[in-house]
Amino acid sequence: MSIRSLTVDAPDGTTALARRDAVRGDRVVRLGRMLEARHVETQIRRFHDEGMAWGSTHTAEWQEASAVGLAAALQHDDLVCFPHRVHTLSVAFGITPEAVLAECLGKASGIVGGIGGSVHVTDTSVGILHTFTILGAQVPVAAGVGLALQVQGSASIAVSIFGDGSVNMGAFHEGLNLASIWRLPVLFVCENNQYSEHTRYDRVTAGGDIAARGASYAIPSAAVDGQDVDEVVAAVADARTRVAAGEGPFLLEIKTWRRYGHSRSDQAGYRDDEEVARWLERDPIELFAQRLRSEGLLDEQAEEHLRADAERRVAEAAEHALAATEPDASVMFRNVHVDREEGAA
Ligand SMILES: Cc1ncc(C[n+]2csc(CCOP(=O)(O)OP(=O)(O)O)c2C)c(N)n1
Repeated sequence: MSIRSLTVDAPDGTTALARRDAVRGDRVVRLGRMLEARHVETQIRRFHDEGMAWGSTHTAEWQEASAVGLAAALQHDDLVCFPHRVHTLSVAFGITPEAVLAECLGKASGIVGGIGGSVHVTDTSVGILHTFTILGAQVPVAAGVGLALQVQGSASIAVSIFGDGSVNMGAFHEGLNLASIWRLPVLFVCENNQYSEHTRYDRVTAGGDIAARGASYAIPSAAVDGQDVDEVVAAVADARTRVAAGEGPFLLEIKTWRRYGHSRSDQAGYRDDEEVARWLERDPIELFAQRLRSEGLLDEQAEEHLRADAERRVAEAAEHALAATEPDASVMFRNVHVDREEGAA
């Protein structure tokens, strides 16, 4: 069975794939995309505060360098399993702000036609296979995808992105073990934003760095500063090269932080002021903008334009998403059953 493609074209005719390619090729575009993702998260927060969106939502401010770094360094035909903290990653991988916002509002123009809400994304045109909201589930699934790619002799790799909350679950260990013994082409990426809901990862995770766990399974690993997009790009590109060359799986820990609580009902009172102040200084957007300025790649005027453009695009996307129609109730049954041809086994 082939995977059904749910490609979304941007209103201006730009495909998600073109947006994905743009972020791969240009560092200034990467900054623009990080800004865009930040505004999308702010807008989603607003929708919830104003009672326009239902359910829970998990935003990822301060994790933009991780998301954009991954999108920039992976190939577009790599198959990627996403975690539940999904909006910033989606924008980074090329999904338009309008499609993300419309999905959060349950509109027909959303990424999956308004049936996924804030957490369920699929767009195989840019390699997004599926979002997993059962913690850890994407780890063994990515191993299975890696096995399929290995059997097919494909040049692509499978990528599993998950949070630090997944690494103490059985599925994590099963997935790493299988991938190692079968030398599967899988890149395991832990976006360690320090917290699983209200719990700091080092209170519940033995052995120090999550990256160190690769050694138990003879999987090479690395940890990288997740606030530095250039470092993330270099680390992901290096790991990908090794995996694609047939060296077997790799475990990459991207050390980052989430600006707000776990979900919209969480005020994050479990963090002390010193920690918050220290991380606020490490905004990946401001750090990257500073670097591009110092390298002479961004002057004041260009930066102002980039910032205003990102804000305007997201504001317009929000207007379109609000005005979009709701899907017909029949979409609830789409993709639930596979239609078999008469007489098929
Ligand atoms: C098997 C399972 N247990 C519990 C939950 C509830 N849950 C949803 S998100 C979350 C915390 C996830 O933390 P982490 O993996 O570190 O990702 P983050 O939210 O920090 O991005 C929990 C416990 C779940 N979705 N699945």
